[in-house]
Amino acid sequence: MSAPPLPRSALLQMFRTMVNIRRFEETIRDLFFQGEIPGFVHVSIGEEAVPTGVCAALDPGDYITTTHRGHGHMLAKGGELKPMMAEIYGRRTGYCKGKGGSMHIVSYDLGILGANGIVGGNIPIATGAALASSFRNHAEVAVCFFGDGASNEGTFHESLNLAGLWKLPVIYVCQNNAYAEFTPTAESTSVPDIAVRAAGYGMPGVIVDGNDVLAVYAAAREAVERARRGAGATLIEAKTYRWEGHVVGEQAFVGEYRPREEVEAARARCPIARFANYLETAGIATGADLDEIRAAVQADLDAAVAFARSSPFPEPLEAELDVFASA
Ligand SMILES: Cc1ncc(C[n+]2csc(CCOP(=O)(O)OP(=O)(O)O)c2C)c(N)n1
Repeated sequence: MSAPPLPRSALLQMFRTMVNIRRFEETIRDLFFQGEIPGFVHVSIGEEAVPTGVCAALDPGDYITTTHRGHGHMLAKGGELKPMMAEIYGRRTGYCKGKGGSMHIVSYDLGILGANGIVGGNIPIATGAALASSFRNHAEVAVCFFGDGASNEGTFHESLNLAGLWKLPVIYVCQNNAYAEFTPTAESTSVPDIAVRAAGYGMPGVIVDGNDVLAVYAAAREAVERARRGAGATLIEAKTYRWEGHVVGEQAFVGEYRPREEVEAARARCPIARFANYLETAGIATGADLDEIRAAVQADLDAAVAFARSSPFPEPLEAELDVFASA
């Protein structure tokens, strides 16, 4: 792992964020199978280093947009466990009053301009936020998280063209987890590395090990500095892997579409175990310190599940509220 230009407290916070994301998603996966969670749930277990490393390089006022697989990005940008969990349970105490569910969580206060179930739909939104920021001297940076599949959508190409042309303060983070639904990237994408597409739009394209949280942080940090000084956008491709299926519960309708050895090899590259090992061998934390963090996360998570379970559902008439904003 690369040397961190960060104090111990920030490194431990990164570890906590990664554990938070992992345990949050393992919990909702298990609760889904117990029939407690309505709708669809897409988890990003195994990909925790990407949101953690990127969001550690952002300021609270910066923006993010994310996808159907967005819990990790929300949590890394400061999302609280209770309203996150309540939203996924469809309860009124959730971030969107129970009307967004897992795939459509928004928190403007946290600069989270939305998760989005339309593949590629979040890319122009981040680009628009960056355009607005460019009128304010690039004060805020917008980050867009998306998958390798989304990089084949027209929205990706149109957005990168304008961001390149207008030097917008935006960072496109392609979280390449090797599959789009059930299709391997190599069978759907014209280039082996998404990052090379940046050249067509006049911006740097950076490939980073998406399982190395400090490498992700370093790449994001550089891109943020570039964006804030008005030098324009960056495309970061973080190579990682999703350990679980495309959607929780897919075993009921798809067969095995990934070689078992491939999944096992990815699990052996666990980004959290790797970071824990780094923290311990570098003398930054002891095993007991890390266990304490894991226990604190678990206690918060248990409280969040209890909160969600005991929160009310929205009333049917509330479906019509918050649809239009007043001018
Ligand atoms: C415009 C659009 N086309 C197709 C779909 C169906 N769909 C949902 S997720 C997905 C795959 C997305 O893959 P990728 O962008 O690589 O993200 P990942 O799921 O790997 O995180 C598809 C095709 C959709 N939601 N929206």
